[in-house]
Amino acid sequence: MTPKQQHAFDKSAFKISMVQHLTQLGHAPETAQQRDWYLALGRALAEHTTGDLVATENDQAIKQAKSVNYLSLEFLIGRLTGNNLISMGLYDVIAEAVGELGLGLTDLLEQERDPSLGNGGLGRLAACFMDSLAAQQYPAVGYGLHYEYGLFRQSFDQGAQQEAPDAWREPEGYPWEVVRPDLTQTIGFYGHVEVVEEAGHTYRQWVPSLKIQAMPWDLPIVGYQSNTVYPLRLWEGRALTPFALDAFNAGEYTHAQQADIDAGNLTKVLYPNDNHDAGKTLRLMQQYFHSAASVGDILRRHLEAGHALAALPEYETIQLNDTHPTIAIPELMRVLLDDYRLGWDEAWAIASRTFAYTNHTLLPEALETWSESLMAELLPRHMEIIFEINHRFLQDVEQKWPGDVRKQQVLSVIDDQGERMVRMANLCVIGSYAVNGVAALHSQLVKRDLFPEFDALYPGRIQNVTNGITPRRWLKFCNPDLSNLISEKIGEQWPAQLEQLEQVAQYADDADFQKTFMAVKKRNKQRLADWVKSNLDITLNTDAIFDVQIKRLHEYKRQHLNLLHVISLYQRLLNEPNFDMAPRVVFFAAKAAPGYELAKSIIFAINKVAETINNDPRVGDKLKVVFIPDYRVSMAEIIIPAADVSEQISMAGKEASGTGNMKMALNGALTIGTMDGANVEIREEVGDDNIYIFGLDVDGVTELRQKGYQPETAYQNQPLLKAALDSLLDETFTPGQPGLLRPVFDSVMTSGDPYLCLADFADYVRAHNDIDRDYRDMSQWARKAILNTALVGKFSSDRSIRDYVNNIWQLKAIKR
Ligand code: GPV
Repeated sequence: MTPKQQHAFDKSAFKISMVQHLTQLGHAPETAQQRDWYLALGRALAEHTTGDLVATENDQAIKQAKSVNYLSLEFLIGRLTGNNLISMGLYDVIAEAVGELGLGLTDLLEQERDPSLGNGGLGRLAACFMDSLAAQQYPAVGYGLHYEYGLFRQSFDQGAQQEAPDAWREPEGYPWEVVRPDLTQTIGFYGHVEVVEEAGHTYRQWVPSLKIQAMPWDLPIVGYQSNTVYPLRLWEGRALTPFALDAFNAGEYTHAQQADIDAGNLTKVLYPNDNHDAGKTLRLMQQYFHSAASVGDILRRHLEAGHALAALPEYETIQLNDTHPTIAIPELMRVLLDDYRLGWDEAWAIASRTFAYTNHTLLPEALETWSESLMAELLPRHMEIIFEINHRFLQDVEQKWPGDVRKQQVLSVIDDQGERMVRMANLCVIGSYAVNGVAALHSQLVKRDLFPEFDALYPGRIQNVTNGITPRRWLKFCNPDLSNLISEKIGEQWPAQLEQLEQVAQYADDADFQKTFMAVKKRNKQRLADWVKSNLDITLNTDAIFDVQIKRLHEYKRQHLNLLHVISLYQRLLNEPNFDMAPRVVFFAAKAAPGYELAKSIIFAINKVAETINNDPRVGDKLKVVFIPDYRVSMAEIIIPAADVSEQISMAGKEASGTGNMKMALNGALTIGTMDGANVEIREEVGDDNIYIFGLDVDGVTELRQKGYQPETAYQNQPLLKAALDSLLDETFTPGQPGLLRPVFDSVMTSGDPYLCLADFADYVRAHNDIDRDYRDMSQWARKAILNTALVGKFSSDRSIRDYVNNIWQLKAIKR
């Protein structure tokens, strides 16, 4: 809402509306539970946003302007109610209204289940970007999938990860979503391609043998302090009625029967892999379903607005969030060629000026490839089109590098060494007008190591857009005390203009400000400690350093390096009479992909180590280890404001950007990190004195590998490290059951330590010692923490979006 509309907000009418919604839900105010009231609140609020959603959709100025379509298989939006209240500017007045009904707003907000429609950073980035698009009123639609089950819920059984389904809408439905059956489309699969003749021309036409309906649900993305509401449009797979089976010819009847099963399953569950390509048929079906429904909807909007087909790139741009929606490129070509009957060159001129692609990883196991035979069976016409795109592309390669077979091999969309595979990233680069990495270092490595030949062939196509985070959710909403403190000093514009935080730097040496800042931090630590006490029954000392590593569990992120440090602190506390350290609580939170065995072993090891340390009376409250189960957006909102130290310790060259690093720095935590991803740029902003950098950089990693790396050497030469590792093999952490933690030992010893944990251990310990020393000087620490908050304004996702707008999308803001 605009400030003027907020002013006119009718509180008593809203209370009546809440009670009406409560009644419709079948409850009376006298007997309703908190959850019933939360649903009534959500529905009453959604009335307002739905009105603005429809009005934004019908806004003539927006229809005549260029839009971005953000295509992503994941949107990790987190709870919407609190965030939307902030955006609508109604947080305080609704808190009053709810209070007058005898309820507490924060209690009601706790009733909402997180829509966990994403795995980690990639999905969360998409959510931050939608928030920033709406806040700055750059016309946008988000397109995703309406998974029935989001990312699994995690619990621990004697330290081992257990997974349970996340039925996030059950049983009453999600109050913020609006179903749009009128926008339903039919999506085909399998079948064959026919040649049709008309007026002396031949055309190709795909005849699918399986059809599934795509029905969209819209979630409102509410612009901060504006009445702009963009849709996050999520497609749900639904079986066609059995009558449609008549249309299938007898030969394809088995596929048709398959239909019922597949249609019902298609959008049932989010694939729980992060940075890993599992290559399952159902996943490719999800990808095509998402792409085809989205492309269809984009074309519908474009044509309904009265624009010519050929003008598509002037009105619509399609951003591909990693390669997951790549199949949208051949899908648009298919529609233009076969349905609208454009010539190849005409169609390609449109498609190749419409798509742009963001790369989020260099990890080889995450670079998607699909078997050519699977693709040809599931999407026969698309496979033909991919061959044609590749054929024409290889002619360009031949022009540029005549006779260079090696270049042809690495650049081809088809990898023909072994089973023939379609390389989705190559298709993306060829079919897009812009490609970007997500942090300066990452984009450099994309050019230097991943796509050097493409960079030579298409100079300037590969760019950088450094990631960002929305300051609304990740400061204003999750850290109200710090937000108020900042607003007292520099005014209230900063959530929309994060660069203004720089003005906070002038208070970094002010003793009073330092005290207040640290008092806020302490209250946030208390809030987290209370959560830990009531949920995990562990008592924490809020004077301790809160040392936090929260992210997906992955070897490259090196939670096991952190674990080795924790073990060595424990051993020194027990074995070195003169060893002193500031009290510490080391927090972990992470989900492991259910099929990722080593990741699960690392979680198990952390839990076992935590159990031992936390129950060892010799340790007292000098050291505690807390693994918070079921990490999710709403949990991050409690942990991040409480962090003193932010662990960003991936092996250099592996973390494309990271965004948790930005969130914690913004909330006044100091980073301990490698020269990787956006850590490099955080250091540039906050300065060397206010960050703890350690370990090998990208060149150091390369050199060590060239010399020949032997983890054994570090093990033999560093007694602290050796003792920590050996404790994984005996009974220290698994009484009566030696060897249970061997997989973690083996991963860094017998398997060659692929992510160089042992090589970086000594310097990591050194950096932690520096932290221990600095934390004891509270005034110096406060100064550093304040400067982190003050100097990370660059990492607002508003800035990221402006970079996309200016350097790639070329959009104009439409103020409503
Ligand atoms: I590819 N990322 C992710 O969360 N899941 C994926 O499947 C892939 C990438 C992440 C990167 O790992 C982070 O470094 C990055 O900050 C994030 O994407 C957003 O760009």
